[in-house]
Amino acid sequence: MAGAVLTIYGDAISGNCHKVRFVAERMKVPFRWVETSVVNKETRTPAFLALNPVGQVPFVTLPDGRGLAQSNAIMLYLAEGSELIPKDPFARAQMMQWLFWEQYSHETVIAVRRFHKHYLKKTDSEIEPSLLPRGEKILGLMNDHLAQRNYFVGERLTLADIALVAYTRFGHEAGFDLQKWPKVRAWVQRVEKDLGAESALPA
Ligand SMILES: N[C@@H](CCC(=O)N[C@@H](CS)C(=O)NCC(=O)O)C(=O)O
Repeated sequence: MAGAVLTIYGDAISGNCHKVRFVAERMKVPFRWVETSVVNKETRTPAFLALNPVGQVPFVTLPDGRGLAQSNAIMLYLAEGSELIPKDPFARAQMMQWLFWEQYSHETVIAVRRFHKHYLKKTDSEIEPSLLPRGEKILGLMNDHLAQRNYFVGERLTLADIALVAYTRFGHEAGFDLQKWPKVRAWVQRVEKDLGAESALPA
């Protein structure tokens, strides 16, 4: 049944869910947050699967009852028409380029390693070994991109930064010391400040 405001089903430890929360807050969209724990298998209950058969958070229901999954799709919907999405078609496509890269190459390495190391408490030898060099390559690529710029696209915060910061700011929990990539570290601090988020980085 439709509620009066946007409902975000999210897990407080999930960067994908933080993305949605950041954009809802930035856009001043009123929402209620329904904590839905992945670790406690709350994404696998019949009630949740009836909402999102994929069994994943984030998932939102709009006030009219329609539902939407996939963090980046939800961000795009909430930020429609705002400065978080460049108006220029090429800059917008560049933003999309980073959003697709984040889902295919970044999240699947940094977020996955973080989950295994920090939440499942696996030792390094129990974690898929390729994730470490792949993560280092990803952070190096980001550091190079940020060498002469403050944000991923243009000179302002876009959804590309929000998508990429979501798990990069927890890099240490995945076993990556961001001191090795100072441009990335400075950008994380910049984006967290823009979003009014408490820094997740270790001191
Ligand atoms: N591509 C999806 C990934 C969503 C995703 O992997 N969600 C995780 C939490 S971060 C989840 O719900 N996992 C539970 C499961 O797959 O069983 C997105 O960006 O929203």
